[in-house]
Amino acid sequence: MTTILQRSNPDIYELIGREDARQKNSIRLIASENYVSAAVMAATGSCLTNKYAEGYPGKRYYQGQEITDIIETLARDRATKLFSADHANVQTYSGSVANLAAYLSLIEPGDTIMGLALPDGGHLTHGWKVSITGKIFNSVQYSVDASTGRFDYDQIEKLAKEHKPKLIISGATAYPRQIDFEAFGRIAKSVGAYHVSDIAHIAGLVAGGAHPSPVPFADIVTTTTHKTLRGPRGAMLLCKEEYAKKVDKTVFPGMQGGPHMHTISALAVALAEASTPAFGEYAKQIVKNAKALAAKLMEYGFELVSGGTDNHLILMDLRNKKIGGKKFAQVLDLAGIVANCNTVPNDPAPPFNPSGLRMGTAAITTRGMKETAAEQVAAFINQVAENIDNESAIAKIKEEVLAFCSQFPLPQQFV
Ligand code: DSN
Repeated sequence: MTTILQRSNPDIYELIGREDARQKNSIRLIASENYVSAAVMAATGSCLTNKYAEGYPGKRYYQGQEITDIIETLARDRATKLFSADHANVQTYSGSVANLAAYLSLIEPGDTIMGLALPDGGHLTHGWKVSITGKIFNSVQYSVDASTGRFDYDQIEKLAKEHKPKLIISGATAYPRQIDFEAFGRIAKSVGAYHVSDIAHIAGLVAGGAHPSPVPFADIVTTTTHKTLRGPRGAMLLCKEEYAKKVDKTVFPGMQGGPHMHTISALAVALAEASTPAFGEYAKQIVKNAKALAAKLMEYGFELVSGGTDNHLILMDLRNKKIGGKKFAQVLDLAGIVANCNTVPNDPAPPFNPSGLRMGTAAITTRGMKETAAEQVAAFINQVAENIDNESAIAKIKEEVLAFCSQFPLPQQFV
């Protein structure tokens, strides 16, 4: 296949090869990224990309669905089993679509929703003002406690009682601590609100038993499938039986056309992988690596929001280091360490150059790194901070990073 690509489209072949080398030769700390298995990759690039399958198994609009029906049913069954949910919809193209579909399955435009503010670690689609979710709903946003960097559930409850939202969203994109989904469920119930939980970042940890599940406490759970869960790019919704029909109808025909069957087949593969004891070990190692990385960074004098981590994610507050988040992310990238700048709670800096850096350990754990390697990553990060304006020192660190990366092969190979 690759030889065909090489012959027919040498420019794209060459670019994919370069991206493959970039992924191999750098330390990937983007908290939302991972490396899928060769099996997931193979299913993603299959003939299923050629098939339209509007509808759901057993009720499609086009013929030729004898295989797609089996594949989608397998994906749904594996998802419900893995997460102990009544129902799964595996068709959503992305987390943003899944979140909007969850809200529109339960409430109407104009109703009040309550989610975590973006600068405090929430997602755009949790009601942030520039997102459609902040425009078509009346959005109230809760924050983390600025002094602890953690949720103050009493404050969230107080806000809920004040604004009486119809729907409360739990979940985050930059929250380094365990989320008490039971508390969110209780708060939602106390004000008569629905509870939607977005576990995009931690789905793999939940599947692997390294984070409590929101499934018993939420009406609908949404997740992307490619972060800690280590599947293809996409998203799914899990819900209680009573919402199954509404969720399916909202996704198709409400918001989407034909599902991407190549993605759904790859998701079925990933869900089978995530059901194995080895994946449970992987999920727990992600957290061990994050804790080791966090502890070493703090030894080097880095300040971490909330003083550490319980999950895959670390949020560094760089103000004491007097380095802007954007600059740090850029210089780390020059040294072969890829992370993203991020706001920190109560950030005085503008969002395009925030005070923080977000990191995650899902991808390095997939490469086989353990605590000692995570500590070495912290040492590289510290060296970069200490040589932030020294180009030759950064180039030398990059060489060391390259040698380090060669010890940890990726699961898939571009040949
Ligand atoms: N872009 C994802 C993340 O990095 O968390 C969320 O959409």
